[in-house]
Amino acid sequence: MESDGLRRFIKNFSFDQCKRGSQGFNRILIQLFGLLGHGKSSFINTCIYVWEDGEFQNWAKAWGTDGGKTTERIPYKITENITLVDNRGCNKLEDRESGEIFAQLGNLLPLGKDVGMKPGFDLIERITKAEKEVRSSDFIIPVFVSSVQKTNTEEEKGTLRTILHTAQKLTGVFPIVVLTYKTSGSLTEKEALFRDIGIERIFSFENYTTEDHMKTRGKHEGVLNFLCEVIKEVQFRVEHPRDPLKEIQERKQFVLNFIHESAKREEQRKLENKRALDKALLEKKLKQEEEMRQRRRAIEEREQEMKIKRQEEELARARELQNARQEQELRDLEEMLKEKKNKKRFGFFKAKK
Ligand SMILES: Nc1nc2c(ncn2[C@@H]2O[C@H](COP(=O)(O)OP(=O)(O)OP(=O)(O)O)[C@@H](O)[C@H]2O)c(=O)[nH]1
Ligand SMILES: [Mg+2]
Repeated sequence: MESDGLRRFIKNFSFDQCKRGSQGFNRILIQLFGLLGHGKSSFINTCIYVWEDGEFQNWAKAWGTDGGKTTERIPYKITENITLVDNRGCNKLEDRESGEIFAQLGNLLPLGKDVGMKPGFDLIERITKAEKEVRSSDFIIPVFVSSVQKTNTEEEKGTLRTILHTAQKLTGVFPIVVLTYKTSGSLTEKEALFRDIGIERIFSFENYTTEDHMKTRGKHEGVLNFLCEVIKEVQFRVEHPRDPLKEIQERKQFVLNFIHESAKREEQRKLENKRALDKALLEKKLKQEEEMRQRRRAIEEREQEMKIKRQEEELARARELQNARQEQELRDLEEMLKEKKNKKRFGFFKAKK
């Protein structure tokens, strides 16, 4: 399809014109999620720039001198029936933050309000409070935004797989992946990573930014194709009977269960950490005691050796003394004998005279 055709297709989409009618839906919510700074807000800027085809603005406040880090769920209306949502990014791909991601993805937290980031009970409270504000008539399309510039550790890859599969269970749609910073790393490696996880639709972009927003046909068509793909996915999904009210309740239950399960996992983790710490402390204490015992034994052995050595020396001295005494006695005896002999000789001469 040519650009004009794509634009018409996007502009004309409405749920009323779907095979089964609206079934209670009236808006596609393209929900962007992903790690901090991977280009979610910039992708929104890119989409608006392409769609409006006017002057570039930093509508979604991508990082820069005039704004930064998205902390609210902010909706950006593209057409009457399509809205992009800039969700709050998460610091790390980890269990603790996942509850928050899924509450946003499940459209259970209000739009246009700071979403906070405290896990556990605070989140449950916020979901409960938001019940009246969230709309069941939104059809959610999850879109995971990831920068080609950033590489992932093996552990992160595992968590990524879990998060994307859970997002599918929650929304009923396998997330579409948008790769940003297309020319700042290995695009093929990043694509392979997501294909390996099971992602079917991957789009890659060099986002339009405040610094570089020279229009290119490739980027323009890329964005239009992305929006068309979202619409086709929705059309495919609503070919079957749907019940938006029931679905939002199910999503809520799913997220509450997830929070509960992840709180349990967190408790378990803490318990295991404590056990490991206690074990390490005990092992250290036992090692120290063993070292003390060995040191004491070495001292005792050394003392024993010294004692034996002292005794041997004393014995040797006593023996030497005794030998000296015996030699002296012998010498005295010899002396005496010599004297006696001399006396006898002189006595004999005297008698002769
Ligand atoms: N070169 C280039 N820069 C990009 C691209 N995407 C985003 N940036 C820049 O990366 C920085 C972060 O982008 P943001 O769009 O603010 O990221 P974010 O995901 O919205 O961040 P949080 O709101 O904190 O989660 C900004 O300075 C953007 O200009 C891209 O595709 N190419
Ligand atoms: Mg942002």
